Amino acid sequence: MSDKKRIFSGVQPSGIITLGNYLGAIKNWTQLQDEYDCIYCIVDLHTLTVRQDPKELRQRSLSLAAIFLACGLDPAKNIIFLQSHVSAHAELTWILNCYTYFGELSRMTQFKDKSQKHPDNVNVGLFDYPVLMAADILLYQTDLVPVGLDQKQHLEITRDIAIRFNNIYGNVFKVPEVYIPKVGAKIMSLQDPTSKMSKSDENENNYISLLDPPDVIMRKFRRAVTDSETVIRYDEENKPGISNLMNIYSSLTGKSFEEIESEFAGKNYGEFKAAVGETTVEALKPIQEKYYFLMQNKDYLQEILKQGAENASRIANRTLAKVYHKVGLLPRL
Ligand code: AQP
Repeated sequence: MSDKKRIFSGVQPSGIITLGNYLGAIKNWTQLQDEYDCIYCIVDLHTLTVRQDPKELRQRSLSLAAIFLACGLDPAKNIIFLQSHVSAHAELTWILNCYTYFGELSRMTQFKDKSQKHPDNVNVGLFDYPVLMAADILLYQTDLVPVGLDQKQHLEITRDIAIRFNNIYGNVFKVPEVYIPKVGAKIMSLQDPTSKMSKSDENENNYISLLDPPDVIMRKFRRAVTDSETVIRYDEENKPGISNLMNIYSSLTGKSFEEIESEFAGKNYGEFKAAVGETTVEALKPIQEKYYFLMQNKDYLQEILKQGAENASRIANRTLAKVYHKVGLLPRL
């Protein structure tokens, strides 16, 4: 690899990715691929923290690889791989568990949210999710992690773990910085704009899936919850629905909130929703076409994942060997 700075990020194959995942993370990844050494991971081990159908999970993992490419990630420029194909992720997690405190993991909002959503399955993996994420990032001596706002807290704990480990053993891990986009960092649910858009949401009207056909996209936006006013104005607190739609429109068009407000001055919510819908349909059209083309060639996708795992393993195993040595594990002859 070159002396460019390194990026690592991942997405869970826990559903078909949403417009939130795209605008918060993947769209930015495509803009960073020339400037940085990029490693993008399909974090399948993370999805096991919530019950999955095994057959569907396998299918979704391959499908996510196709979505990465369809969104514009070039496999010649980026390492694209499945987390479970590189065993160092699970191995480093165990070591880092021993340097992470129960108290700090208990404060993670994602753990609290998901424990509430799945009260019958508050498993240890769900609690340990941020440590696996720390291992993902630290294995690659990552400089920068482009994620949506919801992952900021997990990035902070990753930095804390790295600093704590380095304080004991010297400079083992690079301490990563977080990269959060200015717009699109947190896309909210269409029916409940006070909670984030999530791909595993039970109500499909809450999210736009990257593979939704045009009529479904238009319908979901038409039904999006707004407010009783009629003016299109950015005000997250009092107008969360309209502000969310403005955020989506701004991310897709590059227009500022002021420009959007004057573009839709005197227009009604129906007209604005139709414009957001049409813009989304147009943005997703080339992605969907490429996705369906790629899914006809699964061998090609498997080959990319194989290559990706080999390249990722080489980097990850170097870090893991260093960690094993530092903590005092006797190497195998
Ligand atoms: N609503 C969102 N707005 C902006 N960015 C978002 N991300 C997720 N939701 C939004 C960003 O997408 C990347 C991949 O997320 P993930 O799959 O690792 O897990 P997540 O954050 O838990 O995403 P979901 O869609 O909510 O998944 P489920 O439903 O399985 O929990 C991350 O960079 C994330 O910040």
